[in-house]
Amino acid sequence: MSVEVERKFVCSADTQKTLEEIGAVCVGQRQFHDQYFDTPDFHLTLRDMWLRKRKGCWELKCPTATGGETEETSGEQSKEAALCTRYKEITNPLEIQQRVREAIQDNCGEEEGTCTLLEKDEGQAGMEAGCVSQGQPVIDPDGRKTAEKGLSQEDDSWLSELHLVCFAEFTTARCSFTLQEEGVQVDLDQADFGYHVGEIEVLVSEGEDVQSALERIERTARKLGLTGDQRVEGKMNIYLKRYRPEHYEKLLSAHVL
Ligand code: V4E
Repeated sequence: MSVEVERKFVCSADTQKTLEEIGAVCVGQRQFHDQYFDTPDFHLTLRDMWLRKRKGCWELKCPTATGGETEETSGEQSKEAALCTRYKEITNPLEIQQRVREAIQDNCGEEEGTCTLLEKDEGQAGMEAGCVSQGQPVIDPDGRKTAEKGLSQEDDSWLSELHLVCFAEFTTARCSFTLQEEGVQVDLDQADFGYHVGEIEVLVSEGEDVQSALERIERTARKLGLTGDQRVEGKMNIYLKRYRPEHYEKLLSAHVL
């Protein structure tokens, strides 16, 4: 599993030129459509969990466990750490389903009497959702063994079982650069609802040195002449503010955004 360390920044008309001047190399342009899912009462996003489908693949971003990193254990966060986000990126469909299921069921415990998801036997629910524990064969209700079930990107029946609905979808045109000397990627994103944002990002393996990633991001930001000392809003912040104000307010109140 990898951890994405990322700093967003405000793009200007000159950003692309500056990237080339500092030696960043354009590694491609692409377009993708994202669909984000949550329960109608925001069980996942209130836990800062972001479930999406991009190019037919499921992806889940979850908060990293805290406490293991230098700036946190020393009691003060560096400026760069405050400007960056860190999320675990999970792409294994079985693990995604398991984590989503756990998060939703965990929530059920807190709101006693309001939840219907736990009324089902967990194993039975898992079978209906096409969910398999790692290495465990699944038996369909009609008795067929379907070891692959749950691995399929196409079988989305688990969404309705967990009451997951799409709350945001948009298309992004992305131009990606790498700055090899720092080992960072810089993405310039243009969302189809009219928002432009840049991201400096480093992927590290779980347990790897996040501090080094933060330093490389900070050096890149300096090379790009970025001066802001506030976190820059991502595409989702702007999308929710504009099109899902109730959801946005809930996440603001819960200090997720
Ligand atoms: C983690 C998160 C969201 C999921 C989307 O993440 P993001 O990196 O913004 O999107 P994108 O398209 O650049 O994904 P990539 O291609 O890099 O994988 S939506 C909101 N969050 C939380 C969040 C936050 N609280 N603050 C900031 C500045 N960004 C994200």
